[in-house]
Amino acid sequence: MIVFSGGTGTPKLLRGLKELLLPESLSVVVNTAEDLWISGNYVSPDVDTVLYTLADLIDEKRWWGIKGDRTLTHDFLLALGHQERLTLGDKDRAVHIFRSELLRRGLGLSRATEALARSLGIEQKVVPMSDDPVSTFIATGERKMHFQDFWVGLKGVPDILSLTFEGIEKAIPSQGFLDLLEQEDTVLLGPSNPVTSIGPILALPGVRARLKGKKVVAVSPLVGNRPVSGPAAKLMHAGGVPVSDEGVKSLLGKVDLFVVDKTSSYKGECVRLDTLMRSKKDSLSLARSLLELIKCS
Ligand code: GDP
Ligand code: FO1
Repeated sequence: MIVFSGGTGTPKLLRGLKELLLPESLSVVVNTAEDLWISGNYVSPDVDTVLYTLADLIDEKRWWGIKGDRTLTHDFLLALGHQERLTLGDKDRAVHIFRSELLRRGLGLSRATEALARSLGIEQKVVPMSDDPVSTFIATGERKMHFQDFWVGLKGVPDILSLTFEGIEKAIPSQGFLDLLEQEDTVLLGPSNPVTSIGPILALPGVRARLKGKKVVAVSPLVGNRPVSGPAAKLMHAGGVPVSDEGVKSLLGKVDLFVVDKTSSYKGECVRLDTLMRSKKDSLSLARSLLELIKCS
């Protein structure tokens, strides 16, 4: 099975799936449209969250960074007068340095991610959606800025006029992604932001066409008809899409099995489950129900 992932909702589900599936039966394709260079190193927030989740290193309070990490380097840089756009943990930064050294030696993001996964003892395939640069930019009334400057720098407060995935027209899916699409019959669109996380993966040339022959299962990121966290509601609203499971479905497109939360007011064909994952137990329980459904459908 291939799972399409962002950096919070789907990793929560992966925490359960990884306990129930053999590593060779679980491959993750990850959004890279929120990546950016910080202090000379390449930060790939969603890829890192997936890697840390599969390696049991993720900080489960924030769903980014490594649990127990410290910020000595970030803090001292600040004391020296050097500001960083994101607060980077020391171990997290070590991961960025490892990756960036490989990129500087000419390896692509896929090969660098493969090397990182191996070093972290991860057996599942973790594949960046593309080796080409794609960057999410948000235009507010004031200016156009990188997604991270909007979400972290401005705390997601300004109204959004438009959103663009810069580089998406020239980007192609990574070879690892294309190989998985050749090999696997089932694709799970995880409960991630349908605009900024699943959106860029589906927007890569040829991806939607290649999903036509597959069983596509999607888990909605809405609980109680609202996102559990993050800017999905604001982004959907800005894109003229209703903040509802109808809206999620319209963004995702072809879905053969649509899983919504039991609290959803969705009117179409769907399966209702308890999709809120507050603990590992919740993740396991949702993962188990999904695997059962996929087997039977
Ligand atoms: P990002 O890369 O950090 O934006 O993370 P994702 O796109 O992977 O995840 C953000 C989305 O996950 C939000 O729209 C949330 O509503 C959704 N989400 C977070 N936790 C849960 C949960 O426990 N259950 C469900 N169904 N969705 C969740
Ligand atoms: N999110 C924040 O709100 N504040 C931060 O300082 C921050 C730092 C950070 C560092 C590494 C990383 O991989 C993610 C980080 N995030 C931080 C999360 C990130 O901004 C977004 O939530 C994701 O990119 C959304 O996919």
